[in-house]
Amino acid sequence: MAQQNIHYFPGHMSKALEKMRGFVKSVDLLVEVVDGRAPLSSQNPLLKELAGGKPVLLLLSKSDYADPLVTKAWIELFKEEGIPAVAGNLKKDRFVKLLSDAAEPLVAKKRAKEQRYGMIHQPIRVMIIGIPNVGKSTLINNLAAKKKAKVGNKAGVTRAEQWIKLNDDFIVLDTPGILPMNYPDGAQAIRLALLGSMKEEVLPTIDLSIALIGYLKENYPQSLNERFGIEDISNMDSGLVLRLIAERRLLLEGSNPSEEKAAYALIKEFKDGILGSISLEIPHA
Ligand SMILES: Nc1nc2c(ncn2[C@@H]2O[C@H](COP(=O)(O)OP(=O)(O)OP(=O)(O)O)[C@@H](O)[C@H]2O)c(=O)[nH]1
Ligand SMILES: [Mg+2]
Repeated sequence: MAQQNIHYFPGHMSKALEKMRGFVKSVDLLVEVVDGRAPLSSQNPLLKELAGGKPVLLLLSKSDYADPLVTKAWIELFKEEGIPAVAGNLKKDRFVKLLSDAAEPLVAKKRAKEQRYGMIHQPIRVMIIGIPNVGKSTLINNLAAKKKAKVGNKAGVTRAEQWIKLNDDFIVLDTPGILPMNYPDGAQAIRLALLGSMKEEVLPTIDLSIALIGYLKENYPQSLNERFGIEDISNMDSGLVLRLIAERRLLLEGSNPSEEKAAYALIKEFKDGILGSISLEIPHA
């Protein structure tokens, strides 16, 4: 994807980070939710420092939107690197067993300690973290098996931390998404904008769509066939792709095909996962 220097300075982020540090001290386990379509770009690079040695489970969300073979390759790679990671569809798969399995050793340790000192039974405290829009609140609702947290397909839906008691063993903390202060890597910023983790206004829609088309040309050349009837885009000019989308959908500006409207439609369909199973990041690529 095109290189561009993107600076993103949401003023409240450093304050949010300070607050996170306070919460991390009081939890037993962190679950970092990343978007399965770009699990590296959607990781928070500040997490290692933030976690301060606490165990972290990596959860790749939106596996229903991602390329299944690519997701499999990611999980294998994380395993090789000794990072506990799982992938799934947070709106469908049940994650409560997975969480209790992952936390089993922690639970056993905590219970043994409580018994030794005659302490009262305390639930394991799990903190859900991740950049905006990756599915943190959806995970909370999944674990609670009911709607406890507000969700929405845009960045910044959760505004404040919220503790949710799942059962006698678990209490989970939902947190607002935080993004690092700036992204020197333009390609990463483009991925985050396409995933809805970074406010779209950060990049012009046309630029974003051209970057997406460039990536699809190389990796998923047939991906516009079903929705837009454009068969193989591998050797097509990106501007032409936009014009064809505009023509097929009758997206006009006056009486001319509107590239701007076509760009918007393409990005929306990608974001909503209806273009098909597409990963934006491929291991070792
Ligand atoms: N298809 C699909 N959609 C998902 C999945 N997980 C989350 N979503 C959707 O992604 C969007 C964002 O989910 P949220 O749970 O609000 O994300 P969040 O991380 O809490 O976002 P912030 O609170 O803004 O930081 C919503 O539209 C969810 O329905 C998944 O595994 N598959
Ligand atoms: Mg949320």
